[in-house]
Amino acid sequence: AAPILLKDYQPTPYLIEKVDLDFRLNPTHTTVRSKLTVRRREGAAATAAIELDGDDLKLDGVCVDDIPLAEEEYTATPDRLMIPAPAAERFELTIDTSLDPSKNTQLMGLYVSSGTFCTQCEAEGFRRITYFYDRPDVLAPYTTRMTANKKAYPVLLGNGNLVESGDVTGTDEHYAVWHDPHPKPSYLFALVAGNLAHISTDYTTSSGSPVKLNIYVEHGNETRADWAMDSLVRSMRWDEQVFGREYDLDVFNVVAISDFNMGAMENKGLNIFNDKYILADPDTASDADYAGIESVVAHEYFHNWTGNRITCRDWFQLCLKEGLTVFRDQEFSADERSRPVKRIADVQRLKAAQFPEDGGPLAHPVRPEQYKEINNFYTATIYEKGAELVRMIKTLLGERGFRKGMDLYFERHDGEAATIEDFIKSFEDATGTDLRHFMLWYSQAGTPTVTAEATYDAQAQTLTLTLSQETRPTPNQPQKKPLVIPIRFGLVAANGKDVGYSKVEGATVNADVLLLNEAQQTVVFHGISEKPVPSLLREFSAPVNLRSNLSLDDQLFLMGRDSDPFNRWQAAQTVATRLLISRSRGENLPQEASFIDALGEIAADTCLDTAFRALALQLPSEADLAREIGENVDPDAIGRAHEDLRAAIGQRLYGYLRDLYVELAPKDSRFDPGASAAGVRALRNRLLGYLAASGEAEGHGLVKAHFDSANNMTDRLSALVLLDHLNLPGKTEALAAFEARHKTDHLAMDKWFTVQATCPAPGTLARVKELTNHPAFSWTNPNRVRSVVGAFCAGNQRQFNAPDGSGYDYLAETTLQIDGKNPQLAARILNSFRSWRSLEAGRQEKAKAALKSILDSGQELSTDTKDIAERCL
Ligand code: HT7
Ligand code: ZN
Repeated sequence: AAPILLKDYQPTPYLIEKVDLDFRLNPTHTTVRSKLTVRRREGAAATAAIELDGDDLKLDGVCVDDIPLAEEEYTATPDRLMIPAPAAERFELTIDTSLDPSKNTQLMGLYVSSGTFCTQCEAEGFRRITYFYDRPDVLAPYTTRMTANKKAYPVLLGNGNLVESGDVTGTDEHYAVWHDPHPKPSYLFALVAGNLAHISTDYTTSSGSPVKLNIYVEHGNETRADWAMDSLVRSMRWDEQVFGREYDLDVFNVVAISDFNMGAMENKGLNIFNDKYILADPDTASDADYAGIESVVAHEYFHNWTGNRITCRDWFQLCLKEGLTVFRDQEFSADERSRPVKRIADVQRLKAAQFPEDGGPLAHPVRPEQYKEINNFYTATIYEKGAELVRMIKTLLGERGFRKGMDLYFERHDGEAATIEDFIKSFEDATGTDLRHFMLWYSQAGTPTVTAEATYDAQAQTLTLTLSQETRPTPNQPQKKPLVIPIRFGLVAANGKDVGYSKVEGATVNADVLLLNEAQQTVVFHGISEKPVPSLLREFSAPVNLRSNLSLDDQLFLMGRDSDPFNRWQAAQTVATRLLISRSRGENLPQEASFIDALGEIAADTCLDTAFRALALQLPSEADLAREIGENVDPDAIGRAHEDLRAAIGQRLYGYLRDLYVELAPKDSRFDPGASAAGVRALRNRLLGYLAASGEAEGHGLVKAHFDSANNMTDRLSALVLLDHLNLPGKTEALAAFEARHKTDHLAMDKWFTVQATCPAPGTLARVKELTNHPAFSWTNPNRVRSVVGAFCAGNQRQFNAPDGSGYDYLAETTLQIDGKNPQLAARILNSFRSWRSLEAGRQEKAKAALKSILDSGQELSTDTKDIAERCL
């Protein structure tokens, strides 16, 4: 199929002024009557056809102004409804369709999850319900009427406010009518009908409007929604305080669903969530889950303004809502928790997910210019790099300028479908800044590498920074231009303080932000009386790879002394990366002992946030190292180096870390999900990891004891990973105990699956295959598939990349198996092939053959899977 192009954008010839939907819900036979008030757009030809999107639809009838159309007056296929030349300028179009939600395994459109009717319409799911202009620039108010069996589906929810409900006399059915006055695109439509329990809270907006907040879950799970509700209330308050944005309906409903392709969906007034991002209690959810729930609940809520009130003109503008909303949720979590710790976690995620995407065959700009399958563009580039671009705008304009720009954006575009140009123009007009050069970040793919060389001249008292930038070619973009790169920096003196300078030449510097906007720049700082160590890219002020001529000793200095916590962490990562890469080449660097001692100092430094200490003690992952090496990668050599360095740290610091581990033991058995208690657990579990890696029998015993005495999932899971991955005594019993304890809880069992699927030992692939026959596993539930197959392919560097190609073959077979039922899920797991070209030759050959086998299988492939397989090759 030909790709869809950004440059081909055209508005529709007709507008939809009003949408009235009537659903008669039945799991195998649901009927939908859609009444659309249609008006020809000013300037459109009177002869213009109305062409509506469909996907796998069964049409039961079409009327114009209540008069059925004769067959020759329209054409209809499952994918399209066309009325060649509607006679009137304004008319009412009634479309009847019927569906079988029970057979909807794609989880797009209307489907049934554990007996509950629910919808997923982004990006193009509404067309699986009825024919419509299923594109984000067609906005209308919606009224939704639902009728269903009252006993089976006592809860009926729609977008907006409830306007009417009651029993259908003489039947066992009841109905509800919901009205959403805010014009919205079809992708934000939703309904839910089911037998659900709920928790409620009353919220009052800052201007005094009352809002009822409800979270719907399966019966028995009510108390597990408390943290999500707490997070929702805090998000609503934060958006009022930080962005001046209030909620705008009488009710805000959230529903947790167990079969869901992504994390959650921001449907207007009716957010639908993967239950993984709602349900939490100490026994089944880890601290990472609590943090994830907080950020996803916030993210979906924040979409109410950035996505819903102002939506996207077309799907090329997806980052307009997603990048901005990720930025907003990151800021929220940073304010609620520790800002540096949150920044480190966000950068870890960016580097783990987006950098490899940007450096491989799936690279695309933050605003792509073409796509074949929009579902494949819900990527780390659109979300995470998109958020980094918003962050850079804030860095360039400062806090006040950024807020002024955001205010103007909300004021100008409320109720509209906007573009990136509209967004950028709001900042330009609000602050008088020219951001034309910055726009390149939206159109140019690839991660720039910034190289920095510092030389100090004691006599002249100058520090010269020679900076250059380069971005490698990416698909369809062989030539790259220099970008505007804000580099936050400090020049660190021996006492750890930043030195001042009298003047700077060669670059614009605003406060502590230097602008690199050419391919090469030489920047001279004058009046520097002692040789400083430059700390560059503080807070990770731009999404780039930084290479500098700082020695390992300089990096060790920054690791211990930099006033920017992010760069302290980054320096530790840089040193560890160099040590690990050297080890993977059979070489031990002399700085290893100093590095380990520096880790010990951070571990015990009570002036630092405990969560920060836990992060600083974490070595770069095997995947991080593979990315840093970049070519001819041997995952086994990396894995061995990683194991060896962990053992060396455990051995050198054993007694010290053990004492600290004991000292940090909780004083009582109460569980506190808050950030500071979670930080202590994170640090203690990190220490336990090194004690386990040391090879000391006592350390091994501590791991089993940690598992046995755990009163929360974080501790139990951390110990289980160590027992399983290091094959420690007690592993089998612990796996069995975990399974027995959690066998009826799907979300906890997902963790049990993932632990085993990510075990680096040989034999894991066979175990993965066995796990897919476990009673708790299901091929139709995306969370289950991700926890076994996804975890193995994306989270097990050594076994997925086994030199015999067995991991690649397994992914190819599995993709084909899933593709027929759920193409989105199949395409997503197939993404694990995205870095195959950076592997050593033998593995490359095997990966390429596996990818080819998908295209040559003879099976009819979805556009989703075909698109990823073709682009990977
Ligand atoms: N905006 C939502 C995206 C989403 C989605 C996209 C494709 C298929 C299924 C999906 N479920 C949710 C989620 C978000 O970013 O907030
Ligand atoms: Zn989003």
